Amino acid sequence: MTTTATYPVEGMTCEHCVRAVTTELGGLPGVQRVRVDLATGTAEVVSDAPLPFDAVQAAVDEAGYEVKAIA
Ligand code: 9UX
Repeated sequence: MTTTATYPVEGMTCEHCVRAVTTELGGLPGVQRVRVDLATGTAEVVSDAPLPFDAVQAAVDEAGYEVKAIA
């Protein structure tokens, strides 16, 4: 059983941004897969269980970007 959630990520403008966000989100406990879309400014995260939103926000903040709310 997995959970998929999509988050809007603000501030990403190049593939290096995408890489940074992907790496940080991928390091969260239980995360199985991360797919960041630069064109739409979203991050799709597949995880074992629903992720605490504050943990997702913290990870994206750590990468240098911002999650506003769940899309
Ligand atoms: Mo690319 Mo993103 O040079 O903050 S890493 S714009």
